[in-house]
Amino acid sequence: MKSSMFVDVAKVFVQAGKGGDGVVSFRHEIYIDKGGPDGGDGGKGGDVIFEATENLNTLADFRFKPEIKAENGQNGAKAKRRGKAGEDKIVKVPMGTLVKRDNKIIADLVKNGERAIIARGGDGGFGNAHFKSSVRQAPKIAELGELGEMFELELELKLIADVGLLGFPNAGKSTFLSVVTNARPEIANYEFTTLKPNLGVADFDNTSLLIADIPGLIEGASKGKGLGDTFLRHVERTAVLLHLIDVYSDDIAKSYTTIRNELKNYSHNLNSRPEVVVLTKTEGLDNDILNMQINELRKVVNPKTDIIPISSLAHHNLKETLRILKTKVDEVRSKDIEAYEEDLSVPVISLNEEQNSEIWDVYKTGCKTNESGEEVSVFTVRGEKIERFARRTNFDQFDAVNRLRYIMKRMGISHELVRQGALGDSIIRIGDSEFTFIEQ
Ligand SMILES: Nc1nc2c(ncn2[C@@H]2O[C@H](COP(=O)(O)OP(=O)(O)OP(=O)(O)O)[C@@H](O)[C@H]2O)c(=O)[nH]1
Ligand SMILES: [Mg+2]
Repeated sequence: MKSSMFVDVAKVFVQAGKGGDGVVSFRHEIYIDKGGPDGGDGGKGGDVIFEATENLNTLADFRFKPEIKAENGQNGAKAKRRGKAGEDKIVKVPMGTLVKRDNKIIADLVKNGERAIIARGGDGGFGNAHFKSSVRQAPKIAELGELGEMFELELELKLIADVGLLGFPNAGKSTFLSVVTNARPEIANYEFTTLKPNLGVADFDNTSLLIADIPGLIEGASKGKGLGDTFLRHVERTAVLLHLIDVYSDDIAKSYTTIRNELKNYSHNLNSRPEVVVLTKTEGLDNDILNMQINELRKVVNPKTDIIPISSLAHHNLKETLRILKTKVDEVRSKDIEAYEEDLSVPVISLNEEQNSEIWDVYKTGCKTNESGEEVSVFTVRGEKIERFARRTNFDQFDAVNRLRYIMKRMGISHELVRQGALGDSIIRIGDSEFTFIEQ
């Protein structure tokens, strides 16, 4: 991966497949005068499904394909043949991708292989074979397929890297990144060389770590000094922190505690993140001085935290550091997954899908001049189930519209319309469709 910058949000437009239309058709048999209805149903439209994969680390790909579409279902055919269902569209996203619609999280893909249906394909419409009854031997109605869901999404990748590098300016963070990963950040012997975060992948022992290098932090960073808070945001969901301290620091304990304080002030989350401490630039340093520095540091560092002297220049202790980091990253990730599974077991009380979709609402929305030049009232009907029926109604077919009126009656909507003063020629509006309350 060649990456010099975080790509952690992307906007995409998803469109699930439309359901195929049902058809009107009658059997043709030589000895039967008028064959029965045999129009088949439309096939279901394909879903748009997201799948988390460990093979992606960024959302960069979505910049080049911001529109994602699943296949439409095919129309029904005679002899009750159902149209072929549209194929689902499976889209790979990095593990840790949050999927948001209108600022609401609709999916959080954590584990490798985990899937979520993001946009549902429309159902196929019924063919006329479904509408036969004792009083209606030759139904001339068939439903249209439903549209697939379509909307804009925002993807957010918070779990950006496995390891976040922290430390004062000039501590040697970018140098470390450039030696252990494929990244080529700018390096120089002055402070604030790095101005924006860098990412790199360290390959070793048949495994890898994604490492994020951020600009140096200073006292007050958590409050925004030197843009510190934006940089801290970048390491907020890294699994493990690698704290780099220049072994030549005058007050090595203070170098450490200053950065720790900024973490604490920034968020509890970041403060409790597992960490590894390395002393940088130690090649050629007298052992006594090195040990003295380590002892000073020990006074303020948690006894369980590793303190490792390294040299990026002399390639000293780099692999050892990566191995320790990897062990810690794996621990954190497996805990993340356990916590996530616990989350899922929390019971949620809500209306079931059936109850929810039955809810409807009627209100008078104004007046309008109809085709005969008369002033008539307009009523709007809203509700998931009735809107779904309306979308599936072919308004060119009298029988189909009458069926919709019948469904309104059964759901109690017609009664409410009369109560609110609807007359036979009142216009009823459901979704994008309009029709008269009673057939004119
Ligand atoms: N002798 C020696 N010098 C090093 C080592 N690692 C880094 N340096 C030097 O330290 C200086 C700063 O290195 P950088 O990697 O740019 O430091 P940084 O922490 O990224 O600095 P900012 O981006 O300003 O926060 C450079 O001159 C490096 O050559 C090392 O292992 N040994
Ligand atoms: Mg740097």
